[in-house]
Amino acid sequence: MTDQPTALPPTQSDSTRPSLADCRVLQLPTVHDRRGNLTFIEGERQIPFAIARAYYIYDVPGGSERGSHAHRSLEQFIVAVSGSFDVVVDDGREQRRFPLNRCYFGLYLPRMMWRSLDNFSSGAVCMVLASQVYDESDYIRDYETFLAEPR
Ligand code: T46
Repeated sequence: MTDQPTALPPTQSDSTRPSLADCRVLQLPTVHDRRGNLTFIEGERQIPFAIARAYYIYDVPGGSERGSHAHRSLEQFIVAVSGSFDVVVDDGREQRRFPLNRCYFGLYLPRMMWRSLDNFSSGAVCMVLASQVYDESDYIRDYETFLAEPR
């Protein structure tokens, strides 16, 4: 049996600054099996962008926070493949906390979202799929600069 994934969010125009409403928790397809379950992710199918990079965050000490920046053009999909953590997302107008604690749900973040990750459980593994390879010039690390970017 396969669980059906959530419908993809509409893609954003490059000229429009996204809002919190464009951030979505998406359910991934899961193939149930007596041998164990299997969940898969394909670029431009289960998530709305082609995957250029994957990375993992793990062995996070209790009380640590990651992120605290935004990206000018990068889109990401964040999955708690083990354990749990929260992603706090801020579009410059409002904030929302997304708890992630299942490996078959992930959070889609469009460009221009200030994000912080906290509340990591012991043994949590955060997998991130990204639409572009690593590029430091895409980061906005200063919150006032983030707020001042055009809408
Ligand atoms: C995000 C959250 C969830 C690389 O060399 N390649 C990479 O692909 C990444 C992501 C990082 N790095 C280097 C850059 C820094 O020297 O690894 C070091 C730590 O990166 P950073 O401080 O950006 O890590 P986080 O956990 O604060 O943020 C990362 C992503 O950068 C960010 O896009 O959304 O994870």
